[in-house]
Amino acid sequence: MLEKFVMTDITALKSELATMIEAANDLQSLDAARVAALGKKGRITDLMKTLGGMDPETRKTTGQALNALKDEIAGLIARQESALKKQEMAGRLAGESVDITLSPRPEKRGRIHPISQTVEELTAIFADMGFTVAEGPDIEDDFHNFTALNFPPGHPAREMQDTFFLNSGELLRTHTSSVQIRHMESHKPPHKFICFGRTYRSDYDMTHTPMFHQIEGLMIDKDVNMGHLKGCLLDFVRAFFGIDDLPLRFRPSFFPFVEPGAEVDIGCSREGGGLKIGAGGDWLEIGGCGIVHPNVLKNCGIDPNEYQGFAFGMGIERMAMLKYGIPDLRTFFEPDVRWLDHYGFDPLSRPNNATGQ
Ligand code: FA5
Repeated sequence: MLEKFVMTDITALKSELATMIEAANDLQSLDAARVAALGKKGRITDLMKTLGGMDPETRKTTGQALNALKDEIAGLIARQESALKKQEMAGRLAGESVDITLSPRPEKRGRIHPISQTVEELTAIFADMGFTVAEGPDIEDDFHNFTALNFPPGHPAREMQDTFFLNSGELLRTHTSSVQIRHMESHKPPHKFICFGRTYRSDYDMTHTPMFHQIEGLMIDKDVNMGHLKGCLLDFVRAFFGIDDLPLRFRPSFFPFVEPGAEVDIGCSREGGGLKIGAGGDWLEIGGCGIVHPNVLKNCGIDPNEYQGFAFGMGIERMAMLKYGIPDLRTFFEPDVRWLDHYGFDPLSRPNNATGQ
């Protein structure tokens, strides 16, 4: 009789406890259910205590049944616990997710660095003239930075650019002219591209930094001449500075990889101590250019009797300083958020002078 009573009791208790565990909808109430079932004063523990008063046979069967109940209830608790933890994690993830489609908060908006902005502007102008964009590595070898560009070994022109040499025998490119060589080696003429990139020289003052950016241009075809070069740069500076009558002049100069070579000056005025870009009787240098030297073409496997063309190179920081009135080149690379707030650009606005309507 007693045995029958206890077994009925166990079955009822099992369903009662199972309902309580399933009803626990957070970890706290699940713990309360665990204590109520398996704790020191829990329902199963209470029943275990009655085993001592039973005859050996009943004790054996009831003991086994109670142990099985204990295991089953512990299993149910563990399952519910893992379900609740998963649910809690899903809730947290949903609560912490970021909606990247939301519009930016104007008071928190970042600014585009003047170098990035200027590169965008230069790309837009030269793309309109039909130039594509090429790339090359910052770490170069002597051949691409010097030898192929007609700097003979030991030639003093190598000292014109204060080169950073690496222990590996390589160097940090001193100009983007190395990209001319890389591109001509791997593509067939005609060529018409620009290239942007970081360049490195051991230099540091108000108008020089050890790392700066250059834009390089190269156009090679069967009948490209100095007139095309001047027309191209004249159109470019007028579009870039937004001044329709901006004067441009070539001043004879020497670069081993061009012949003839020239420095490029634009008109300005320095009246009253300030610098104003435009027709004003004075001149300001912005870069170098010339007709590609026949030796450079030969070094890249191009027949100089069949092809000729022009190259130019300019400093991007210098262009940005002139256009946006930034007085010290070194400030471009100081991580000063106030500087960027002042000289930076709205990320949602189009680059100036992008002529693509
Ligand atoms: C050159 O680097 C030539 N490769 C340019 C060239 C290309 C000539 C193709 C002919 C044909 P240069 O050393 O003058 O030339 O440098 C070009 C421009 O880079 C300079 O006019 C200046 O604007 C900028 N520049 C040079 N050194 C620095 C520096 N340390 N910091 C910032 N800008 C610099």
